[in-house]
Amino acid sequence: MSLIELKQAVIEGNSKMARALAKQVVENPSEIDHAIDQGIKKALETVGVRFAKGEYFIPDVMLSVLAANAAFKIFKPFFKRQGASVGTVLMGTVEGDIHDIGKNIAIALLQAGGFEVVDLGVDVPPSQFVSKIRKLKPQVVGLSALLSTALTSIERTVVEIKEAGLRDKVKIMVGGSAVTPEFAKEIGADGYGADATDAPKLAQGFIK
Ligand code: B12
Repeated sequence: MSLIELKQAVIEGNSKMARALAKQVVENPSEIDHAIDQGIKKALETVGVRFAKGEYFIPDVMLSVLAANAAFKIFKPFFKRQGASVGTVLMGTVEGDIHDIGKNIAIALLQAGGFEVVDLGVDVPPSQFVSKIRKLKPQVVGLSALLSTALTSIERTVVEIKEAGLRDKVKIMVGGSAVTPEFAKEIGADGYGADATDAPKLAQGFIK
């Protein structure tokens, strides 16, 4: 199976084809990471370019998202945690932003790395991060944002965690295409991830 076909199925928003091709990929599980990177991620980059150029509209993007999710659903069981949890990570897309595909990939990789992950979903207000940190006492918090306008939400979330007196209780990692290493530094995050594969690496580094 060529990953170009999976990429094409996602670009075309063909969920049935994406699912069928993903099933072929999992016959050789070592190919899954590559399929996510070259199939799903690359396809969504193309979709993003077409959207920016006005060639794709929201319904087209949604069909591609459905196809990407259909493939990812087939891959997800292969990321299940084996053995005891090495730590807890609280993840969410910050307030004002509903993009979650990258966050979900980061979560799958954290789980594969042995972490218990609590997913707060999308459009998560700072107060919800704060109350969940109090309740669940995670070692790590992961914040995701794809919209430039959501950067202020990341900043506010970090500030509210600080104001709640919880900043020294958790390590904060940030990611998503809107985030830069400079921004991460500026707001005092403990780590920045350019890619989902950075999420387990950062989390492991924090809990050493
Ligand atoms: C799919 C998509 C949508 C879908 C989202 C569906 C969903 N369930 O996620 C829908 C159609 C709903 C959507 C809506 C909108 N979108 Co949109 N969307 C995209 C698109 C095409 C793909 C995003 C994606 O999934 N990429 C693939 C994933 C795998 O990449 P990723 O999220 O960056 O994640 C990777 C890393 O960043 C990292 N990562 C992510 N999070 C984290 C967290 C941590 C802790 C770590 C370590 C790593 C990490 O790991 C991932 C894998 O490596 C992008 C274009 C693009 N090229 O990105 C536009 C894009 C993000 N959208 C955009 C816009 C403007 C919008 C809308 C405002 C459009 C509108 N006019 O309504 C709305 C916003 C709604 C809202 N309030 O959030 C702009 C954002 C511009 C900007 N910089 O602000 C983009 C860039 C398109 C463009 N070129 O203009 N969108």
